[in-house]
Amino acid sequence: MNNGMKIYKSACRMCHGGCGVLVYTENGNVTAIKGDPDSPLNKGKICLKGASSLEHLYHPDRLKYPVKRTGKKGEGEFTRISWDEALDEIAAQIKKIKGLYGIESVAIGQGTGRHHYNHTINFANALGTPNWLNSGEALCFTPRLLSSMITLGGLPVCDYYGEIKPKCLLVWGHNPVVSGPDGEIQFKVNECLKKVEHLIVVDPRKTIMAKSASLWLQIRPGTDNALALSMLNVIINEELYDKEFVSHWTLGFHELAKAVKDYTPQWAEAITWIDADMIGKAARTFAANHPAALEWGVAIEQTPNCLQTVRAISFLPVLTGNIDVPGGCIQGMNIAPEISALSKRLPEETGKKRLGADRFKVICGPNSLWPSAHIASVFDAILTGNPYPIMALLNFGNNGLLTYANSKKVYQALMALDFFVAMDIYRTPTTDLADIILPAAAWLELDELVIVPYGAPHVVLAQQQVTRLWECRSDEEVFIDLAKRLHIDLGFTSVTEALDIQLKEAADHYPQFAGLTFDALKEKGFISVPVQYYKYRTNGFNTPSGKVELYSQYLETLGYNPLPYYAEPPESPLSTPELFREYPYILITGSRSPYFFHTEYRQIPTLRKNDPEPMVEIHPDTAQKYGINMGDWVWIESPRGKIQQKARLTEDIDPRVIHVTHGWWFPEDKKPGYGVWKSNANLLTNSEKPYDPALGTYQLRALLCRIAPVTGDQDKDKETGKTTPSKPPSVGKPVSIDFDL
Ligand SMILES: Nc1nc2c(c(=O)[nH]1)N[C@H]1C(S)=C(S)[C@@H](COP(=O)(O)OP(=O)(O)OC[C@H]3O[C@@H](n4cnc5c(=O)[nH]c(N)nc54)[C@H](O)[C@@H]3O)O[C@H]1N2
Ligand SMILES: Nc1nc2c(c(=O)[nH]1)N[C@H]1C(S)=C(S)[C@@H](COP(=O)(O)OP(=O)(O)OC[C@H]3O[C@@H](n4cnc5c(=O)[nH]c(N)nc54)[C@H](O)[C@@H]3O)O[C@H]1N2
Ligand code: SF4
Ligand SMILES: [Mo]
Repeated sequence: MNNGMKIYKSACRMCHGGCGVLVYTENGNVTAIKGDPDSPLNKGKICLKGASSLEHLYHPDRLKYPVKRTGKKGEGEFTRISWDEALDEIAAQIKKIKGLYGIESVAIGQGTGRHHYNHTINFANALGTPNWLNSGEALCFTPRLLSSMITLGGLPVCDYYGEIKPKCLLVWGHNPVVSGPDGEIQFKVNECLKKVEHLIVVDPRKTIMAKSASLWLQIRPGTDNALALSMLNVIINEELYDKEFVSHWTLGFHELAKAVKDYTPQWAEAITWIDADMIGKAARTFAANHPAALEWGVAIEQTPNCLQTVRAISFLPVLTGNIDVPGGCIQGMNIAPEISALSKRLPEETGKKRLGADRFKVICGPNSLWPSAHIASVFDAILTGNPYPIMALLNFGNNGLLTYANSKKVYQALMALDFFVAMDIYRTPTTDLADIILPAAAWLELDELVIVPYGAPHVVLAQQQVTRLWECRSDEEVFIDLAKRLHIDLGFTSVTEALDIQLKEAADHYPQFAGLTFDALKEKGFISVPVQYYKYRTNGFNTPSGKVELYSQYLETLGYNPLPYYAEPPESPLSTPELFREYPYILITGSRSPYFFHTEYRQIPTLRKNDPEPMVEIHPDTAQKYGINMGDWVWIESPRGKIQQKARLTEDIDPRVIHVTHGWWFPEDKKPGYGVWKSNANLLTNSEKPYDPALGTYQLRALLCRIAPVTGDQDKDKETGKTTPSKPPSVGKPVSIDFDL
């Protein structure tokens, strides 16, 4: 590998990944990344993040060695240690806490879906702790996945891949041309948009997609369920549904018809701010134009009635006969399932101890796809010791101080831990609160299978290690090293063995994988399996009844509503009118930037140059009321906290809505915290109840806020004299939490 020039086929992972790439190396150094023209999903294209991979790989600020804390917690003083010292210390602390409190007092954390996602869960299960958590759990993708599994036996994904393309595309709370690949690959979406006859976009902001839409429904944030229910009402009342599909393949249609009877477009107009005629038109357009596909995103998942919202929206392609049809919503493809070793389950008794298992049964319970702990309950348990203490957190690839709701409380909890390990590519505001920091390998330094599009995959790519810098290791390797020290069985003893088992299991279902090892796949680059349609006609749907369960007996058995219903966001002009007088705008956070991946890449010059500062989107009419001009620093305040971002005045947002970008910290600010208290959106969000009854989801969007210009003296920090808050909040007494819903 080290001599001369070489070109490797691989898969980019600067985001959730999936674009086939060619990696050019010279004497072991990576010299260029280009799109692989053979790759079926991106056909030679890459985005600016992918093109910046080398700046990331060779960045001087990368973590190079394991380090341990020398100063006080949070002061940012660390010293280099060896891997053996680090791993021995971690293993010893785990054993100590297990002996004193039980293994459930060790929590295992991670961030959004990266190469090590299932390996982290597997490690937690092998260790025997039920308390695995991640910052996207219950509010990103999992609600869509779990709801679809309950309803249809699998996630419906837009079919951009066959000969027939969608005639109508309904894009809901999603901006895939920026945020793909996340259930789709953005280049495929762009290709399809040229052919779509009817593009319907549901978004409070006039996004690039909304600008080219035939119908743009500018919704009040957090009211998507009302819109979906009223569209179902039109489709059912006007008999626009696919009668044959509904009668043969669905369960509970009459119950659904009854449940949505009163959810008329007129009712929804007052709630959603969308004209009743527009709602009717959207429903009719979607029903009349076959094939129609649904492209839905995370915006419908970050409020506390998200399971029912997602379910209601998913009924639209079901009733209109667009499931598993060419150009509609494909479903049930799963060419390379996670290896059985990685799906190892915990004993029932241990599972019952999982924080949240007694309340949020769909996600924390034993039948969940990835049973996980309830995020807010983990932080509460750290702070209060109730229902039992969480003493340690081992965190792999998560900048939780910026990505979990209610950063002040997250800070208090991380500071209160007895033992905190963070593994990351860079030092971040979160890693700097740790006792030990481990240096993680970046995507060009590790092997993995990239299986896309998520939810209904039909392409498997080999992402391969082409170099390895400093003392970085992959997260999987750390799990294997720790497993050896702790004498626990992961089901394999090397990463290659795990990948080979996974390919072998894929071969049980798809002949394309017969005899294929990871080494052989590296040469090929990828395997693509043709999309199959109408699978339910032979096998039925993968639900207890074999049909699409509009009425969910599963939810009913668990004690949840078997049919969707509307619930007003808990903090809103309608549910908290008094608070609304003080905080008169609706806050949304986090719409994706094409140049960043959440909190990542603020230190990559090519990317930062394109999006240099945190920007808050405000309608010019709203800004004018406060004398706010383009580029002014603005205070954005919620009942929980106050941050500053710079004004981007735009008519593309509703005057009643404020949008702040998330994930902002300032790696260039070398002081402890890296400016995390200045512009971090999660100082505004809410981790307290109410939660989604079945999933425990908290609120990252559809909250209330107010704005003010950052002016002068009254805003200055008393100590620093600056108008920017640079200090962490004081760590007060542990907060007492009431667990009732
Ligand atoms: N470049 C880039 N790509 C990414 C990421 C990234 O950070 N950067 N993150 C990845 C991850 S983990 C995820 S989850 C996905 C998310 O990606 P998407 O699912 O596309 O989600 P967002 O971009 O957060 O929001 C999509 C749209 O929802 C709108 N919106 C906000 N509130 C509401 C609401 O209440 N209702 C409706 N209908 N719309 C609303 C916003 O205005 C925005 O245009 O992106 C993934 N891809
Ligand atoms: N206000 C608000 N908050 C949000 C959201 C929002 O829309 N609004 N979105 C939420 C969603 S959908 C998600 S998914 C979460 C994402 O939450 P996170 O996953 O925590 O966010 P990231 O910034 O993507 O990643 C965290 C860290 O992982 C490191 N990293 C990258 N690759 C690796 C690796 O291979 N190994 C290791 N060990 N480290 C690695 C990065 O350097 C980074 O510091 O944020 C959530 N938070
Ligand atoms: S979209 Fe994601 S996978 Fe594709 S090139 Fe960009 S960063 Fe890489
Ligand atoms: Mo996410």
